[in-house]
Amino acid sequence: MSSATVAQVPVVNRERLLKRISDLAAVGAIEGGGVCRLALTDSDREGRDLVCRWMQELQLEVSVDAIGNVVGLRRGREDGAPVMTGSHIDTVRTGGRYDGNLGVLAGLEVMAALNDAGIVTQRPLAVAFFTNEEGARFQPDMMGSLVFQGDMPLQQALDTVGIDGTSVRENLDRIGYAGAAPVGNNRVHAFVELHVEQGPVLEHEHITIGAVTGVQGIHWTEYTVEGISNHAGTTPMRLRHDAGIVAARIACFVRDLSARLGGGQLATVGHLQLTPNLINVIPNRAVFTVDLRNTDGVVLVQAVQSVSEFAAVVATEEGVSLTTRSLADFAPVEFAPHLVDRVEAIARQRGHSVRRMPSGAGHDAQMLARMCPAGMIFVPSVGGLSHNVAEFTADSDIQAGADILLELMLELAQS
Ligand code: HGY
Ligand code: MN
Ligand code: MN
Repeated sequence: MSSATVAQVPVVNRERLLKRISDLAAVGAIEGGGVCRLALTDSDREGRDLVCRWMQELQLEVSVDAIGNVVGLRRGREDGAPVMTGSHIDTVRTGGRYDGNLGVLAGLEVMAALNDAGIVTQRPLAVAFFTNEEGARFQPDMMGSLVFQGDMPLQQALDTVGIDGTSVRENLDRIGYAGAAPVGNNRVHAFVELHVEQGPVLEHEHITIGAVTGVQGIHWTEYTVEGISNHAGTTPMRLRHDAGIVAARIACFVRDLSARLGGGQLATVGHLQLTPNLINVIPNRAVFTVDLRNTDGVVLVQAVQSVSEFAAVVATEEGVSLTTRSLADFAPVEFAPHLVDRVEAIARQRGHSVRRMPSGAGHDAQMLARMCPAGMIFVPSVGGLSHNVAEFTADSDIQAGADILLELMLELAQS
C-alpha cells in the first residue's frame, strides 16, 4: 500500500459508519431507540463480539487485555507506539446509541477509509474499546482505561464488586473477555477520542465541533445510613431515627450547595434505595450516591468537604449511623494543547464552526492523558440529551467529527 501525504486525506464512508452505529445499537436495544449494555453483561459480550468481528474484517490485529480492554492494531511502516483512538461500548441502563459507541465505530471507519485508500501510515494506528467506562454497574467509571494506563491495580479492579453483588473478575470470566495481554505498561504515541458532547452547549450556540480542552473533576461517594424502622402511625416525630429523612436532607443540601457555589459546580443524587421501602414503615436504611463535579479542582474539594460535614451533623441530629465509601475521585484533566489546537484548526480548515470547551462527562481520554498526549473531538447532542434513550446526533455532524478524527490521526501517524 502507498504512503500518503496529509493533503491526500481520504474521507470517511458515512453510510458504512451509520450502518455500524445502527447494527451495534441493535445489541441490547431498548424501547425508545436506546441501548442497555451494562458493563460485562451478556449484551456487553454480544456487542464486544460484534466489534471484534468488524476489527478482524478490517485486518486489524485484535488483542484483549487482562481487564477486558480490546485493541485493534493497524501496522505502520514502523513498529513502536501507535496513534490510538477509541472509547467504550458499555452503556448505562437507559443509554443512547452514540455515547462511547460513536468513538469506537468512527475509529473503525478511520481504519476502513485508510484500507480503501491503500494508505500505510508511518506509525501504527490502533482503535480500542475500554472496559466499564460508564461505572454504572462497577465503580469507578473509566475503570478499564485506568487499568490500561496503570494507575488502578489490576487485582483491585478484578476484585471490585458491583451493584448486583458480583465481581468484575467473575463477570469478565463469564463473558470470556479476561484476556492475556498485559496492562499498565502500554505505550501510546497519542490518543484522540471522538465523542458526543452529551450536553447543550454546541447545539445552543449552533456550533458543529467542540475542541475539548479537558475534563472536569469527578467525585463519587456512596452513603449508607442506618436508623430504626418503626410504625409510621404510632411513632412520635421526636422519637424517630429515620434513615430516609437523612438521605433526603443530604440530597437537598447538595442541590443547594451547587447553587451557592455557582460556577460549574454540579451535584447529583442518582441512586437512592430505602429499606424496607414501604408506605407505613419508617426506613431503617438508606443507601445513596452523591456525584459532585467541577472544572475547578479546589472548589470541588471544598464541595466534597461541605457535604461530608453536613452529613455528619444531620446523622447526629437524627440519631442514625452513617458510613461512606468513595467510588471515584478524579481531579480535573487538561488535554494536550497542541491536540486542542489541531482539532480547532482542522475543523476550521474544513469549514466547520468550532469552539473550545471542557467536558462535563468523564471519558477514557482523561485516563490516557496520564500516559500520552490526549485530545477529544465533540459533536453536538440534540437537545443536550445523553444517558437517555432519545440521545441523537445528526448524520452530518457524525461525518464532520469522523473526518476530523481521520485527518488528525493521519497527521499524527505521519509525523
Ligand atoms: O459519568 C460519566 O461522566 C461517564 O459517563 N462515565
Ligand atoms: Mn461516554
Ligand atoms: Mn456515558
